[in-house]
Amino acid sequence: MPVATLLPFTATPSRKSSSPTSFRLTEKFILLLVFSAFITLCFGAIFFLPDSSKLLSGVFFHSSAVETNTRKGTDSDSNIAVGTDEKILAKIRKDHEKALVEAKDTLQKRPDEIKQDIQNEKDKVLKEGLGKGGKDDDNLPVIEYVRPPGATGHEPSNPETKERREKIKEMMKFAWDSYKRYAWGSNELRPVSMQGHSSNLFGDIKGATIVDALDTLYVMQMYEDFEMATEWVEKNLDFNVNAEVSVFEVNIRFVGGLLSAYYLSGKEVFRKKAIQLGEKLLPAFKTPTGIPWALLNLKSGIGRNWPWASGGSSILAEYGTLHLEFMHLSKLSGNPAFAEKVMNIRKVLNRLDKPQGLYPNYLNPNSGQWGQHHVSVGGLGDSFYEYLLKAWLMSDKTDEEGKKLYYDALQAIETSLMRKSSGGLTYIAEWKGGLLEHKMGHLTCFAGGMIALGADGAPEDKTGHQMEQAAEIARTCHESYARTTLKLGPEGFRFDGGVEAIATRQNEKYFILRPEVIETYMYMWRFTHDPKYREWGWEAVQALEKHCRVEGGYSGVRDVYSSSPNHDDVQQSFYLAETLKYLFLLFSDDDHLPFEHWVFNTEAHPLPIHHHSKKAILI
Ligand code: DMJ
Repeated sequence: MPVATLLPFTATPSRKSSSPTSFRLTEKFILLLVFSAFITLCFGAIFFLPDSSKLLSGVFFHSSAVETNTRKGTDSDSNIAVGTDEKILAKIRKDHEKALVEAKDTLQKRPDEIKQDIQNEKDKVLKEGLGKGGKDDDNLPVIEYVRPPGATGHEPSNPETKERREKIKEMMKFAWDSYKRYAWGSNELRPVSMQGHSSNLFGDIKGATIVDALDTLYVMQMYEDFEMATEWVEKNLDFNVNAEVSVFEVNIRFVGGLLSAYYLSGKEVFRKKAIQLGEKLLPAFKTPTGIPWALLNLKSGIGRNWPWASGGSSILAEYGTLHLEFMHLSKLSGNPAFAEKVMNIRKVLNRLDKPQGLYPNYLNPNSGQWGQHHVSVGGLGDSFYEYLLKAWLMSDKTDEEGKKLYYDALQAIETSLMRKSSGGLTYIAEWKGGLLEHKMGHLTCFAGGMIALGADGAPEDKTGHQMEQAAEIARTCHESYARTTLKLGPEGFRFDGGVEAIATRQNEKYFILRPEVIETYMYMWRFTHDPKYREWGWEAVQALEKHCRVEGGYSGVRDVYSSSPNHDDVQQSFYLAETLKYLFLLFSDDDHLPFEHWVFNTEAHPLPIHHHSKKAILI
């Protein structure tokens, strides 16, 4: 077929009588142009279509590999080379045909379909990024960080509230500056002797106060200090230690603190460190039941339980207070192992009979059987209940199992442990082998806040009833403060032997800057806006200032009934993480770390709620 017949303008009226030999100069020029364009296109196709390099090497030149074969090899070798060339050409042909078909298909699609295809392709790449590919330098999935609402707040409009809130910030500044000055890098501060203090709960891990305080610094907008703490974490926080740590304490303070710092600030260093530490804790779950050990050597991965724990048992409040952090670790690392470990704890518990619906504090990780039947909503049991409720809330109320376990447990607590004193004070007693011990710990006072937080979701119209219970517990705990000389609460108080809300044993009279009572005031304030909770909180501030503030920071006291307090010389890291943060929030507006978006771990580290309906933090 002559080339001219392929050209569209051969059929134009002006060229009716023309022959190829009688073209005019302009027509010749156009023909030449078209012809050269066609040649260029052919060459372009060879050079630029996919796999054209292979075509070039196969057709025009021999690739060095083929040349080597033909030069040095035998006949059969050269046959192989020829065979390889043909294979390559066949593959090129196939690829080109496929590309043409795909291009044709695409051209037939509507623009919105093409857009959708592009989006699907992007999603696929992103998913692969979260799976095997798309990892950063530390082999973590790439995550788009979205700051949850309410990470920072604003000043309250009421002048008195504003002033009190400022005062609490000043207290934080003093506690932090003292730690910086006398104990920087140590776990905690000794404010009387003005030096560092290291509790064996953290093994050789350093900087508990820094990690525990990070989010409080952020929440109080002490950004320079936050940056300084961040730099310390970057350069010095090291988990490669040959030492035994408390899995629970390290989880709630370090993992929790790092996670909150990440969610508040978006700084990758915190996500990386939290995951690194979480991985170090995983060997604790290597027990026949998967119920973790209390203590773990971070280097050897060998675990054991507290020697004093009934029959080598693990402790309810310890193995039951990993859930929130571990769910977040799985989300941030893409590693399901963390979530699997804590979900397995629930499975083990679900299989066991509960005496009167109660959970004993001791469980043997080898046999999977309860140890001694001691039940408490204070020490050894407390945050297990807290985490059932908060697991449900943190899952955007999708964790129905957590919800049921919490409300069932609370019902059992109400029936078997909650009592009213003759003077009308509601308290939560302890249960030992079927007998009630009419004592309540400072630690148990967190339950007022927990019950208030869960009241809204309570089944069978019990919301009002639970709010009343919460308010009564808050009142009892306030009484435990009010009935002391220093107006600070004792570690434990009793409702027997003619006393109510008073410590009777010397070893229960101390106050170590614990947060639980103030925590409950904060929740009660948020839910009721009853001004008495702010007043009670302010009473605690004044007592802290008067009796716990010393030259080098804040110290616990040994006897809250003594008019000349003896200081214990420890500024606990939870004083900065919890006590001061809850006080600050008590005098802040409700939109600062709002409950619709955040839950607090048991060390007051805020973790975001994973809202399923809205844009997730992790995409
Ligand atoms: C904190 O470490 C946590 O609140 C824990 O759940 C209980 N004890 C201390 C504070 O008292």
